[in-house]
Amino acid sequence: MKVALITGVTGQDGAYLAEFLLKKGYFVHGLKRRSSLFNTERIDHLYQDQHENGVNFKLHFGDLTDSTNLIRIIQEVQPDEIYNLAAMSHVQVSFEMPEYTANADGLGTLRLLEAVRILGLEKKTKIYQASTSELYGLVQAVPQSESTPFYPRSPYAVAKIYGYWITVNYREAYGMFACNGILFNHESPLRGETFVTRKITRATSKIALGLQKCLYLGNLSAQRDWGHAKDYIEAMWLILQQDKAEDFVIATGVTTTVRDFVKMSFAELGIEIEFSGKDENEKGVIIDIDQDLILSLGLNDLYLKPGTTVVSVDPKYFRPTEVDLLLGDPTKSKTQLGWTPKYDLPMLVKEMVHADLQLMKKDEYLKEGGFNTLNHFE
Ligand code: NDP
Ligand code: GDR
Repeated sequence: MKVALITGVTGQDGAYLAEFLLKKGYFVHGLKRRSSLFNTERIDHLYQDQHENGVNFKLHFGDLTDSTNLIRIIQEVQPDEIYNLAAMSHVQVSFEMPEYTANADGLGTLRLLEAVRILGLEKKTKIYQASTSELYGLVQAVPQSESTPFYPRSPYAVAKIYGYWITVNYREAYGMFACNGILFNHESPLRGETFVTRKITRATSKIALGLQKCLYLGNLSAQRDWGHAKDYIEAMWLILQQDKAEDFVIATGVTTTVRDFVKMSFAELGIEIEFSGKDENEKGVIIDIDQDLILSLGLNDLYLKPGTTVVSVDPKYFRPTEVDLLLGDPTKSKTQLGWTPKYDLPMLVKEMVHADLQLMKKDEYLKEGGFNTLNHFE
């Protein structure tokens, strides 16, 4: 039985990867942070009572900022594969917490690699490092491939560039099977609520149900190459199954603006919107409503009227330095890994919007029953 250790197991990718590896017959160990509230919602369906026989999923308390903890867990677990997914992964938040981001995302990667070396596991343990298209930052060339130069534009990206190069260095210096997956944005119904896609799909559902009036966003012109997390975690695994350790770009090869993602999400609920105005004054206004679709989705059309502004720009979401355009070239992963995504953007939008609609209907039901369902994130 192969043994995997996933850092960041409670995150979007960690949850999908844990499920995927369990299905492949792995024993999966996950590193989770201690928190004052439960933080295992994404993996609760995988929970196993440790007193039962046949356990193959186990969680360990840990943190990428704690070397001794990492050394002890890796010694205990003796993993064949480590997937380093743990990170302070929010670009905008990294401007507010640059030092912590550098510590967790940059030095955290070093701590893991060094733990493997200290324990003499260089030849046994393969390591996947969650690198990112944010490394490309200020556009040097499009589409971006494994040979495109990096130009990071946030404390997050600068921390991740350290993670990228220290992984390459440990591969070259110590012959470790350590690889970077340079993954472009990937989303899902499990995506954190403050990333733009999930913020949009939650808000469109809430607006359609009359639970929210307007969606406030930052840069609507940013372009991203969005894929589905389920496809991307499969690529992570494939990268570690190769004969030779190498780095791979994982992307769809299609880019879309935030503005178009918003339009697609509203359209999924029968609401057609049009944008007008520029920069801080840009607005998204309802121009048409598909009543039949609205009713078939069990939505109350009372709240929705053509002419209503449902999207506005709030400059507080603008970043000090922005990444304007990401478009990946997945040629190497397609030819060498045989990786092809099963989802395209319309499928992703559909899945996310309908998952959030179900969640928001639950909220609406609770609200009608007198329960407080307020949550304070933006
Ligand atoms: P999430 O933010 O959903 O998950 C991050 C995980 O890291 C969570 O489990 C979080 O724990 C954990 N974590 C954060 N800080 C620490 C720490 N100091 N020590 C231990 N664990 C920590 O991210 P995703 O699942 O979306 O992304 C996974 C990885 O891939 C990240 O490294 C991200 O930077 C990178 N990446 C993501 C892309 C994407 O589009 N999703 C694209 C390219 C790269 P908790 O649940 O307690 O907060
Ligand atoms: P990103 O994802 O920064 O690409 O990093 P995010 O969804 O946060 O932003 C994408 C683009 O949308 C613009 N934007 C907004 N973003 C947020 N979060 N909230 C808003 O209100 C808003 N309005 C416009 C942003 O300016 C940006 O241009 C994600 C993370 O998962 C990283 O960890 C990962 O490495 C990269 O993707 C690849």
